[in-house]
Amino acid sequence: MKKLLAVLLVLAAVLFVFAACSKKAEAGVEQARSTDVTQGMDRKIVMGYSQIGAESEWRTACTNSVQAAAKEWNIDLRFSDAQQQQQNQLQAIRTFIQQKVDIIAFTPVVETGWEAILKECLDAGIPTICVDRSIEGSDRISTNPNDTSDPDNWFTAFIGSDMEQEGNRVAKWMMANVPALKPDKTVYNIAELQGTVGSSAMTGRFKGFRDTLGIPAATALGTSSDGKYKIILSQTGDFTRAQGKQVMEAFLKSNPDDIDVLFAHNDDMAIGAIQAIQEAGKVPAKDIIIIGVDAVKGAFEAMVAGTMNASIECNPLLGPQVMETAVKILNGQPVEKWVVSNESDYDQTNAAAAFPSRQY
Ligand code: GYE
Repeated sequence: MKKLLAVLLVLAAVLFVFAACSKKAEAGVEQARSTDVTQGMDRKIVMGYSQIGAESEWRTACTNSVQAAAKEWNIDLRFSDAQQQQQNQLQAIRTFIQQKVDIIAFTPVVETGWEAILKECLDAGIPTICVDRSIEGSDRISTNPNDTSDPDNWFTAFIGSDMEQEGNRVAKWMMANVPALKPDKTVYNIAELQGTVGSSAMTGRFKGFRDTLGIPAATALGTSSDGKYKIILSQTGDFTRAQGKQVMEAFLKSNPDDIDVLFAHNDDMAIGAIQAIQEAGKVPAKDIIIIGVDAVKGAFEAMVAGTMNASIECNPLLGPQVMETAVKILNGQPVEKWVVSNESDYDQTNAAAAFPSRQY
């Protein structure tokens, strides 16, 4: 009986210390989240957010991450969906300015056409955070903060991926794996499904892919410097499954037997293309090697099922970094001009092991 009592007492003491620690940790988080900025303010921080749409699994994951993080950080989020139209984004941002929100975050659907609106934000004293995609002329590094012609000075911070590097990674995966997957060939024909024309995700992936292959970045079709890889088809599928399928059908009609590799600028288009390939009586991931970008759930399912070969990860879970950066900016704390996302590459060798712990 005495022994039992002693054991119970020790157990109670351990539980008490554990509870106290986690309370302390919670308080620490709370403190970090409220960091002064709302002190003296009798309301929450108000963030206007212009999202571009819901074109892909990636976008949905990104939106969910932003909305959940705003709740976590106790930020009043005014969320606007532009349905892929830049006009709608400009309208939303103008409304946010009129509403005198504290901060504006936005994903530019295309790279151009942002100077006037961002300067309106600057004039209104509202800081802006560029999320996921970037704007033309920006290298996300501001060398002279007084230079108003430098696009990097039109926004306060950029949070997102290095799209050019993603294009490099696709080409590297292809060169390292395709020869073994297609041993009967020595020259490989590539079909490319581009993302939304003029978006930084499309221009970056397009250029990065060509750079690694030694193909002039400005040309759609061309042969790699070693003569082994030929881009024979390249068209946009606007980052959607439906258009990925449609364009792949057209590719297969015009070139029924010569496509060895498909590079899709995102997984949704790759998944649409897989359907087209199957409907054309070909075996995806064998007759045509399929590489996508994003590493969303649908791509993992396809890799595990053996119908897709690889996906280069692009991280959509940007919400927490957006909120943290917003609070810092409003507190007058220094922030990185470019917060780069951490990413990995997945293929049929590691997809099954990684799949259970994936969050999107
Ligand atoms: O890869 C694609 C999406 O901008 C990184 O947009 C994003 C891209 C993503 O629709 O799936």
